[in-house]
Amino acid sequence: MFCKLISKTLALEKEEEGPSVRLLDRAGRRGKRLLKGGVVAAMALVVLTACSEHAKRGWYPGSNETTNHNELLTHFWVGAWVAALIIGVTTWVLMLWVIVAYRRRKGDKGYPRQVAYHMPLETMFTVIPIILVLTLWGFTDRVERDIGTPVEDSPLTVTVYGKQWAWDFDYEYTAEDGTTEERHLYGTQAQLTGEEGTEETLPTLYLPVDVPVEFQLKSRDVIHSFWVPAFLQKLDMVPGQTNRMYLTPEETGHFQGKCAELCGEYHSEMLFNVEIVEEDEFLDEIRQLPEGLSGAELNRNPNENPDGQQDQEVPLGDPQRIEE
Ligand SMILES: [Cu+2]
Repeated sequence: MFCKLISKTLALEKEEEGPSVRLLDRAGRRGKRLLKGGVVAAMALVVLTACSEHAKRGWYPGSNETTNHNELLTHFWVGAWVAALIIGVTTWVLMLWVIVAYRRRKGDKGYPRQVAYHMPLETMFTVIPIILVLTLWGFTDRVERDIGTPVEDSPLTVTVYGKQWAWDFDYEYTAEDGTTEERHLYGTQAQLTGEEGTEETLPTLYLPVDVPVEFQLKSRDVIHSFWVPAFLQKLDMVPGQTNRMYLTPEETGHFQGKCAELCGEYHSEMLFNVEIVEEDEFLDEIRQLPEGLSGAELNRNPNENPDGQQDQEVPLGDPQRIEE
């Protein structure tokens, strides 16, 4: 469509400016050569990068099987890049073509012919971006709805508390035989000394493979963000609010987790391990943890923590305190 419109404009110029017809023809031929070169280069890029398995997944961590959402998220990511590359390369080639083909030549005088208020062109420049943005929005919305759909009967709920600068995990699990477990882990901050072995000291989140899990994400103090890069999802943890994430791990393995929201001095040491294991091993591991849930008692903000508020000598904002 774009080329048609440009050709029409050129045809107009040819009619109106007879002497420059040959010049424009030459420019057109060069432009076509440039366009062909650009398309070949773009195709070569796509073919070359398709060689590696890692590249096929857009250099995403994990694999398509790590969770039940990974395949969809990976397709969306790669699809968005392919669309962006096609649009980007087309735009760059057209820009280069115009820059080269219609450059100022020896003997040219004054301004070139101005084509402002060219209605078909103006309409195209408005309509195409709107279609692109709406298409991207449509796909994004569909994927977000898909991965955000609550799992109604999830046997495992893990409440994750972000805190400066570690993690607490509360497990509520109903096994297949109907027995329930409520366990908790108070995580401590990583000490990054540069020595090997730090990873073993990090708090570890255990998850059973092929069991849908509901994460309830909370914070004890400031805003954190729960992020296991291999799960391709992250969500903020906001004090006084519960955000939820639903997924099913589909392959066993060891993964890394971290905080993805700058939350203070030791944000970079706010790390944890994720172990996806068979259900038996999961039960063995969580049964070694203290019984019960950690709950909100350790929350720093007294307004979010009634028990903590009683411990304060003077309630926050008490005017009598200021008078004394
Ligand atoms: Cu944090």
